[in-house]
Order: sequence, then C-alpha cells, then structure tokens
Amino acid sequence: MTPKKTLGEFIIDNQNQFEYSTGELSRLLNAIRLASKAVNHEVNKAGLVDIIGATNQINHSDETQQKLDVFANHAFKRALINRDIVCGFASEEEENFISISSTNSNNNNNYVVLVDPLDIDTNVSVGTIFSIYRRLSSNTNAVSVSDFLQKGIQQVAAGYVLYGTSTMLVYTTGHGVNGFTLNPALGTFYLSHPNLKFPKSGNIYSINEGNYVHFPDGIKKYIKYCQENIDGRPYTSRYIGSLVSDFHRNLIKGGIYLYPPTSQHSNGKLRLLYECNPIAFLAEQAGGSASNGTKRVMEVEPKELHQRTPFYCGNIGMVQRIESFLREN
Ligand code: FBP
Repeated sequence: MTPKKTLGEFIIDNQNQFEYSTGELSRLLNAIRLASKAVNHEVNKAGLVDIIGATNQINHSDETQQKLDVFANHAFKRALINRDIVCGFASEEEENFISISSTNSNNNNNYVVLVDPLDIDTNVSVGTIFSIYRRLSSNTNAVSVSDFLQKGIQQVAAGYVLYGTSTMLVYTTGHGVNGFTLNPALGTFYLSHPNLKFPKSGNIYSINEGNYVHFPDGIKKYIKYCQENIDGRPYTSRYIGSLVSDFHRNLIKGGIYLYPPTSQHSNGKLRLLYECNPIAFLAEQAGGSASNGTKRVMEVEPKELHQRTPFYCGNIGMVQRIESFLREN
C-alpha cells in the first residue's frame, strides 16, 4: 500500500500553485496545523478536567466566552504571531484586529488571517474556521481594517479543523478541497480525503427549526417542501448546531445548511468574515454553492469585521431552490 501523504508534504508539494510563491503561505498553513493539534489535545481532554464551561468573561458580542474558546483563540494567535508569518490577525473572539509587526526587519509579511477559534457548548463535534487574505496595503506599514474587509473572492486560502470522532483539517487554496485526518498516535495529519466534492444531489437540510415562527415565509415554505412526501422527499433533517460539523457532514453526504434571518436578527447569526466566506470558498471549490439568499456570499462587500449575514450553503441545486423560494415569497 502506498503510504499516504502527510499534510506537511502536501503543502510543500503544492507550494508552486500559489501566485506569489515564496513559501510564506506554506509556513502560515503549517502554523495553523500546529495550533490545531494543540486545540485538538485540549478538546480531547476537556471532559476530564475543569475546562469545559464558561469563563466569567463576556466577549464583545455580550456572549459568555467558553473556556475552550479562550484556549483555542490563544493557541491560534500564539502560533501565528510567534512564527512571525502574518501581518494581521482577527478573531471572532476579539473586538478588534491585531496588527503584527515583523521582528525581522527584512521580513515584511503579506498575509492577514481571520479565525473563528471554536464553537462549543457540550461534548459534540466542534470546529475551527480560518480564512487567509493577502494584504492590500503596502507591507512597509501596519495593516489597516481594509486589509481584513475584503470580499470572500479575494481569499487565498480557507479551511476548517473538525474535532470529531477523528480530527480532520480540510482546506483549499483555490485548487480543490483536500481533507487530512490526524493520526493521534503520531501527531501527524495524513491526506485521507483528496479532492473532496459534494455528491451530485443531496437530501439533508440543516437548520435550527426552533426558530421556525421567526423565519421569513420563503424559509417556512422551503422547510415544508423538504418535508413533503414526493419526488425523493422528505429530506432528512440533521442539525448539530456547529457550522463546521454540519457543513462537513453535508459535504460528504449531500445537503444544505441554512441560517436565515429571523424576526429578531435581520441578518441571521453567522459572521461573514469568520464563518461564511471561508465555508463558502470551500463549498464552491467542492462543487457546491453559498448564497446570502440573493447573491453569492463571497461577493458581498464587507463593511465591518463582525458583520453578520444570512447563509445558505451546500449542493448547488439545493441553494438555487432556496433562492427561488425566497424570491417568490
Ligand atoms: P457563534 O457565532 O456564537 O460562534 O455561533 C456560531 C454557531 O455556533 C454555528 O457554528 C452554528 O451553526 C450556529 O451558531 C448555531 O446557532 P443556533 O444555536 O442559533 O442554531
């Protein structure tokens, strides 16, 4: 049996695919690999030690921060800053971006990274999402907010780490999507899911139906459509409440993830920059689609770091159908 390629080998082998191939992006992906192993270690022992549960701190969105969120945020920030490979870092857990000046005067870094470190509540699969852009401003100055407020189509790489029954790192640099599974005994990620693609059609819909009464009519009608007993329906309803986990399952099995606006939250809940753009990039690279209900998510112009957007993502046909339900209603 041919041994599987490791993530490190894969990154180096594919380094020449990048437009500006200096090894900088490869080093950055390696830092993400390192941080994800640290978080994986913590997530796995979380049930055993007093780490699951809330800290007493409230983050900028007035949500109580979970302890593992804090750990994961710190792990990614530290890995990226200590290795001197990024010029800017932004996290869903922090109100403002951080400008990072290189400690090496000959080394002006060119990438900014946005991270949603972890969403967690109880002992279910959770994930980290990351999104990487090339800075727009000159690399002789500190980064500014406009380096982060780029459309999703400008991403140079994006991915997630899923801490599930096994831990996987899935990412794209715009040349397809590849998934790597962690061998915990060796601490090495191996290429287990090369060139991931959505199945041709899907029959899973993932939405928090507890919000049903607050959904727009188009969404209510779409849910009823999914439940009808006709033409291969009813679809299966599956919702973990962790975007990475729900997206990953739908990518493997075929389906759609929906987080619509509600009567209380007119832009839904998910963040354009930390969650929707990176997942949209992966979805499109895997032959799927991601929409805010009227347009491609990756073409939405970001106005602020923590901007929220409605989000519909999965098999192309299913996303088109939800758009038509929204148009008609
Ligand atoms: P945060 O923005 O608070 O991290 O929440 C994101 C998220 O947990 C997603 O991962 C998940 O799909 C969604 O919220 C679940 O929200 P809800 O509990 O409203 O269904």
